Amino acid sequence: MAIRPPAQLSAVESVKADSDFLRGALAEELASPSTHITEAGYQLLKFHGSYQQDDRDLRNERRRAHEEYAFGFMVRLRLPGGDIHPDLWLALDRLADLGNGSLRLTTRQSVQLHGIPKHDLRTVIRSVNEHLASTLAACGDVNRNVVASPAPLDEPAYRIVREAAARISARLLPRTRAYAELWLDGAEVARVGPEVGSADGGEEPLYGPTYLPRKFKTAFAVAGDNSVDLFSNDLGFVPIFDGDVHLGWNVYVGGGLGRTHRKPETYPRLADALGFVGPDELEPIAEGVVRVYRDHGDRSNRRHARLKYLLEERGVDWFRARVEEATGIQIGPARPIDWHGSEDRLGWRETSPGRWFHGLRVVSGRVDDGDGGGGLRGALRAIAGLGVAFRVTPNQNLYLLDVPAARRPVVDAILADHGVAPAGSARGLLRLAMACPALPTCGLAVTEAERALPAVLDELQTIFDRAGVADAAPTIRMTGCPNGCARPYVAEIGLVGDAIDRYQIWLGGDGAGLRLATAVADRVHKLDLARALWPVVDRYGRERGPGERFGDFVVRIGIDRLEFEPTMPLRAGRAEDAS
Ligand code: SRM
Ligand code: SF4
Repeated sequence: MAIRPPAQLSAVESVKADSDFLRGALAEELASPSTHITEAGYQLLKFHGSYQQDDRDLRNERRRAHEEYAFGFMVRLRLPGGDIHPDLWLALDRLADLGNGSLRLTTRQSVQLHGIPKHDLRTVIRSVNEHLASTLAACGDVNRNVVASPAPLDEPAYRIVREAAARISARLLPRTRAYAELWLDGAEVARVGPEVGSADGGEEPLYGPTYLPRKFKTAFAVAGDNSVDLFSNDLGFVPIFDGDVHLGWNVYVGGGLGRTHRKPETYPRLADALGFVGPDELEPIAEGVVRVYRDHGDRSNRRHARLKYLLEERGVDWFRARVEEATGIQIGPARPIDWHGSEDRLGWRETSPGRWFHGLRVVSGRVDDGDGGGGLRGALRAIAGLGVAFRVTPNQNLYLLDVPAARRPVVDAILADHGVAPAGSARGLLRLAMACPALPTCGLAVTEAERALPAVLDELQTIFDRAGVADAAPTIRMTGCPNGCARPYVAEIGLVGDAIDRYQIWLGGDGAGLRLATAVADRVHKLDLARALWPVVDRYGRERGPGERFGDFVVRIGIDRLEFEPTMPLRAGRAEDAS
């Protein structure tokens, strides 16, 4: 029998292996007067929470003038469950002025700053740590920011997912001292929770010197409330209760959305149920899943390295057996859960007598000064100044937490003074829409998303109005490339950047993150999106059942039988089939 040579490791594997636990030459690169860093430095910096980017609006101009690109760094925080205390927000607000003057709430409950010059990176990261947060492992081939159902409800299930998200975030944190050495002059990293036990990986008992094959994402959801899009994550946990008694955890593995156009071997995938474990088995199971992925994930091809491919190819039974071997824990059958929508709670809600929270709609998560110079950023600065804490939601919105009843009018007045639209005023399609940052900051964008979203929504709203379904609020998610950062493949309408100003259309998500959408059209120009969708929306207006969501309607009618604007070069079918 022919022996297959071992697959060659990807270049990033060597960068990690040679880095001495994420040090590489970063100290020298940061000290150099250059505005940017090397490819190896770029790969390592991600683990520390930062991406080198450049202002893509300026690229052509710079190229023509034979000048270097306008480099700037994105800094992403690690904020388990999206919690931000007011002093941290005020610090981030100040630090944003070192960059492009805005803050960006992310689809994983974090915050990003953009356009930070290289010489200010240390100031930013140190300041984040001084405010008891961190950027370590916000990016890179490690467990990323852990998301948790954000609703600030005073119920045991919500309390337990928040506490567990913080615990697992700490448990799966890299242990390298490189972060403290580079950014904090050796001072200890802000971290909570116990240390990992074993010591087989040098400075990294869990990850070892080459960390994971690829990024790894963990989510905690309250049963029924899928506002975290649990099934898009590598690892998911849901606490199971009998009345008030916490029986244990349902565990899910192998979700992930990234794909590449016209490469059918890459695809979005929803997580499988791995099973049910006891209340005290959460941490060993999380570590066990990470270990099995560490040892069996594909390290030769980064496009094929996510955990989802292991699950798809080896099957959930094989994976469960490996986790049981690694942990010694017997995994039982998952308990049934009835899931519903994933909507954020906008506006004011009382959590306990006299205490309120306010859900703010933040379109595409962008917090800036707005056209008038006051805007949302100024409002949030003033509200944080009152001592109000915030929580980012996975839909890029913001909860203002634990506001005493007497303070409500003060908060309302601040929002009104800064021209922030009342939460309930987001109508129709704007209510649940999301877009990723795309241009000008994202190096992978092939076209616009966040900046194109408002005009596209206006056009689409026109056809929903004309079809008599102005009240419909399907999830619409737009991205500037197929990587899926705004989770378009579980949206009812996904618009996925395919070429400059052109988008693939995906339809048929269920609005609750439980069903993948299907690609129905390729490379539709942004000005033609409404025309393309009109026949479907018109039919939805005429034939929808009582309360029937747009995504459910298109699936009931049959994605293959939908008619689109006939003069458009559209075709039904999976994107991988289209060209
Ligand atoms: Fe993402 C890469 C932004 C959530 C899948 N993502 C990127 C980068 C860092 C581009 C890069 O590699 O150079 C983007 C930076 C843009 C910028 O200018 O800021 C970027 N991703 C984002 C954020 C900010 C989008 C947003 O609108 O909020 C989200 C940050 C989350 C966080 O706080 O940690 C973000 N990214 C996601 C999600 C959604 C999620 O996790 O719930 C996904 C799909 C789920 C998944 O991981 O499968 C996602 N991002 C990707 C991928 C595709 C990964 C893959 O398996 O193929 C890439 C590209 C890559 O990793 O090579 C990517
Ligand atoms: Fe960038 Fe693509 Fe992610 Fe949008 S989906 S932020 S364009 S990587």
